[in-house]
Amino acid sequence: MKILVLNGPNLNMLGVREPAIYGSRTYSDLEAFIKCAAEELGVPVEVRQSNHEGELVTWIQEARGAFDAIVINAAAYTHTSVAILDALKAVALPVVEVHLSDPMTREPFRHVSYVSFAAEATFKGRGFESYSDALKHLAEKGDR
Ligand code: CA2
Repeated sequence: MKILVLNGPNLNMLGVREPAIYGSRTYSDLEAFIKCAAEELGVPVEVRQSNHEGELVTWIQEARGAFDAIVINAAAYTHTSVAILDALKAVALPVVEVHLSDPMTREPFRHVSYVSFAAEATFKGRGFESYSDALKHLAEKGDR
């Protein structure tokens, strides 16, 4: 099982601002954390980040045939992007949604997730551990 981990806009700013919400670790710390968690679980991962909706859509489309599942933190696009939802549905791979924070406990505009309509599970509010929870979910499923 090979997993594509996608991160959306502004996540490259981790550690630079808003440490009270997102913590003080950086985006490269997050990438290292995801790769380490994946290695422990024995699942190959590729981790990418983009600030561009269309690039994320293209990567989702290209995942067909190249990856077995997608873990996605679409960041602000979670709450706005029908294009990302449509791509996730079109690619027909297992999708797991992740968030560092819990958007449901924040501003009302974060309470809707378009991504969740394509996701089989959501892990949120656990900081970096939301990603390892998502990888564990997929690895355990793959064992069956
Ligand atoms: O909690 C999450 O993981 C989010 O997906 C993060 C998004 C936010 O729009 C979602 O509602 C919840 C924001 C990512 C931007 O992260 C920043 C990090 C540091 C400084 C500024 C933004």
